[in-house]
Amino acid sequence: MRSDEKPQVCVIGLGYIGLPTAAIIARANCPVTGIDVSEHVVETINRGEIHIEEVDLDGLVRGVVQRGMLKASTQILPADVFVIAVPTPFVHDGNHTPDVSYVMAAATEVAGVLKKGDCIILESTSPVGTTEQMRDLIAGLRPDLRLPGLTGETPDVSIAYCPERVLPGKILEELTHNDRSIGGITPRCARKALAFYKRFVRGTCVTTDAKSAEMTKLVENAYRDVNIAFANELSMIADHMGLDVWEVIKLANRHPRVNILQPGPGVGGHCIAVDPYFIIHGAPEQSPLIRTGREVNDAKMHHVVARAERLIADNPGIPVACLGLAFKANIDDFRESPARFVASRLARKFGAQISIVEPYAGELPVEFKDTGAELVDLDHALETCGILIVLVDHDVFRVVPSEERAGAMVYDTRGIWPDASIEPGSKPGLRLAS
Ligand code: SAJ
Repeated sequence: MRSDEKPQVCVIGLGYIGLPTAAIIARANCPVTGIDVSEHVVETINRGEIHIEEVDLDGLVRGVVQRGMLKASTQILPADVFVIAVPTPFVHDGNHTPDVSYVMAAATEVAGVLKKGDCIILESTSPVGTTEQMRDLIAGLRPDLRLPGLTGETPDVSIAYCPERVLPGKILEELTHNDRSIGGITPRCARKALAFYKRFVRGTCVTTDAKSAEMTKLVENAYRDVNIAFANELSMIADHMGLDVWEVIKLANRHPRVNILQPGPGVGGHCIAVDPYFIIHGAPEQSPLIRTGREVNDAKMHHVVARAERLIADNPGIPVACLGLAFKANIDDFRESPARFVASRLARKFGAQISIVEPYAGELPVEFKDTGAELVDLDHALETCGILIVLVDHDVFRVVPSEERAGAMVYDTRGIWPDASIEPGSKPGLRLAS
């Protein structure tokens, strides 16, 4: 393929990263086939619709499907560039061992259609060494092709690792504008992948080796996890000392070199609460801080459950509203959510005394079944509940004026209502700050 020709691209995995990536590449006028194991996902996309919620993604996908630039399939097809964006969960062994089997399954599929000149790019968050492991697998399956980094000869195909770093809710914007690290198995592989990303990324693309790029992704999320753990630990210390953690953080952050993050009910999602374990698994003896950060953030969830249980038990019969189930503000993603964990534990213990407000949910998740807890709208909760437990900082909660919650006791785990004063043990207007 000449460098001025548009490559035919195959994106494997059409989830939160793969689908937006496929759509953005298609928008850059490269024909894209998106591959997914789910017939439902493939049919939905081929109708020009989407199966996930993400700002502006519906219009983009509709447009590129209508123009014939994006097609979905369950069967892999030959292409010039393969982008692998499949999940990397844990093995179910209780040890947080990374499971790269989806990556290897995708690589096996690619090996079946691979030809000389092709480029394979792994985007899935992966333990260090996975890109080389993928290369070794393909080398075994395709002895007719020269794979990079195995012999001194010029390889027939290129293989690189390029992690995504997008924030849910801003995926399209960040896919285009964020800087990217592109790690080649060899410098030549990195240059080949760089030329591809330059077609649709406006941020700076920096080339490196594959292992450094793999580690960079893990480090970014471990850094955030450890920093959130610091904020969460502070919140538990402040709770113990009877201090308002939000006030302390606000004041400390006025120091020019201090920037403490925000405490919450714990850390959720499938990235920040997961990726640090990929480092811990690779270097268990060398990662006590990262491990402790994970433990602190998990402990915060249990601290919130215990604190809320005490508040409810001390006020028997008062209706309680848990505000939010999502793992963070303004999204409809409830996977690995500390808010969902806390609310379901309270529902199990206090049953019909608990109402759940989640504007992004049509129904309660399965673990609320038979608890007696109900999904209600915000106005109903404000009118009927004497205890409000803020678990997610959705904008719709943030803007509730103080008059509308004046009669209620508030346990604000996100610090969204700074006007409520801390008066432990008093009501109304009680604000437990952590
Ligand atoms: N959180 C806090 N306090 C804070 C910030 C976040 O409690 O001050 C909580 C959130 O409520 C949420 C969790 O942390 O439960 C994670 O939220 P997040 O906004 O920090 O991150 P994610 O999981 O949505 O996206 C992260 C991002 N990584 C970094 O910011 C380093 C994103 O750029 C990555 O692309 C994404 O992980 C990913 O896919 O790896």
